[in-house]
Amino acid sequence: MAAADPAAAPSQPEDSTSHGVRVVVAWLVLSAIATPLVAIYVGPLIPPGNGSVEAQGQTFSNQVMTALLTPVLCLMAVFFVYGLLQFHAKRNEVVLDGPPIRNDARVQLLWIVITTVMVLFLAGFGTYELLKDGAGGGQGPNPIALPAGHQSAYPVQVIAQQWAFTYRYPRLGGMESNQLVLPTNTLVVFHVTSLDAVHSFWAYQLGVKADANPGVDNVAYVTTKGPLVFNVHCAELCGLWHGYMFDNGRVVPQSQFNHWAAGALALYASIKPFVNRPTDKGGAPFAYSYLPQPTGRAG
Ligand SMILES: [Cu+2]
Repeated sequence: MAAADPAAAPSQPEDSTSHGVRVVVAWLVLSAIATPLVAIYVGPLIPPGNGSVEAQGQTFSNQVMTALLTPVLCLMAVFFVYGLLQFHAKRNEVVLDGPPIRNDARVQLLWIVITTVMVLFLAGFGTYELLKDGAGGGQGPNPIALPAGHQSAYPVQVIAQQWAFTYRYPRLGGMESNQLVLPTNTLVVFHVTSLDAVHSFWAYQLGVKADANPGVDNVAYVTTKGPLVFNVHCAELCGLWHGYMFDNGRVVPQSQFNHWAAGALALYASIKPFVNRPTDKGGAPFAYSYLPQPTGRAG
């Protein structure tokens, strides 16, 4: 075999194999096997799990998205492996590149159509999932994604401060507790606020994450399911002890919730009106947001 002469025009390698058909067939077969396996076994492993109706919705979204990206990933893998096996240079062989391909209308059209459809579908799907029930995210003081029966949702206020969360129960006379306890199978509306820096209330297994800003009532809905112990973390860097700003919450049956509420009310009865909000050193009445007065940090 003659060595390539740089002066000679390179000839197109002769190859009658339908590489494109092979790649597409391998891709379709691999995708048909991998996509259902990923949707069924991998998607549900991605957090937050099924701790609440909203968390379940997020897990479903993860299933849909991992199922959609599997064929894309399969195409990359097949293309890469096939290219590596078929087109690598053999020992002592000079490989000439083929002529450049320009302006292949079919490839361009296919590329634009497929990517546009995928992106638009995901945008529509994501918007629908967000609007369906609030999806567990904080929506500010005037939520637009209102779940069915939101008027009768059980309100719980989450008050963040450096470096702890406290919980206030308006239906228990504004009783404030360092424990977050919720009844099972109940639509709960969190009113998330802060006394000082910007924090974020992240009730991980409930699929709830809402910013906590001073002077703002950030509303987030969640529908509890069965009994559950869940983690609460601050998810916004809020100062020196941010990393220690976590606790556990509990979802318990209604009777147990009533029992806990009665006990907490009795425990705190002697220190009514329950709290030492900085707006009023003697205890502020319940409100959906607080501002540190006069301008200093709460403490
Ligand atoms: Cu914080």
